[in-house]
Amino acid sequence: MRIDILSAVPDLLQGPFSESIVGRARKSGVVEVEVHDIRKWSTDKHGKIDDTPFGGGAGMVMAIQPIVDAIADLQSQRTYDEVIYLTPDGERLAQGRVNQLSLCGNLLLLCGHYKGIDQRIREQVITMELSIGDYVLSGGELAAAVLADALVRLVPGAIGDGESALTDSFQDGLLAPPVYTRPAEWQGHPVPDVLLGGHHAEIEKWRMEQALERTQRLRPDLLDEA
Ligand code: 6GU
Repeated sequence: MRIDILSAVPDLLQGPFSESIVGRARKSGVVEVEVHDIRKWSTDKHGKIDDTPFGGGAGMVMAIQPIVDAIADLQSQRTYDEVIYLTPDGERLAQGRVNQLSLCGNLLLLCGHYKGIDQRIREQVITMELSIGDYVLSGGELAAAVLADALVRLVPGAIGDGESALTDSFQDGLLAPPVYTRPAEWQGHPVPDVLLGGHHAEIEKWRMEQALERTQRLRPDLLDEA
């Protein structure tokens, strides 16, 4: 999988993509993640990429030229399965969409800033619009980092223990059961007996019961959906 990200603040994205699972997956060649500065495509002599909104009002609007030229340039090098605009008014991201997108070969992510991008870009070039939740971020960069992280961990080879991504919360529509490690007793608080007994079937049954109980108590909406 390859993910290209267009941003006005590319430095924001260096950290999340250099460490941990995403960092290792990049180093080992399992995924490619490239961050591009939209200013690189600005034809303005000062590298300007925004302009005042028609009709007036506060804030700036990201202009058509740099963004559309950037997307066309990247599209001349590879074919993208989706051109995704990260925006608070997009479809709210959930695991089902992440699973579907993780099967793609090439994705292009566009991070919005200021008051957003000119509506004609959304109508003519963007193929999907995603939000990561009902709150407002200063820009789409952190949302792009969230999406890329959720995607990369599903790509075969990104996670050492191949089973572990499948047992994440939400992957089966349920919250994950609690986990424990040594010591078996800590300040008078023991680990549940069943986990120490070595009966694999009983452990699996307990974990399923715990997952169901936690989901019922903390996120009953997930059970309604399932
Ligand atoms: Cl994708 N962008 C911004 N700016 N804020 C958000 C978001 C995206 N998703 C939730 N809040």
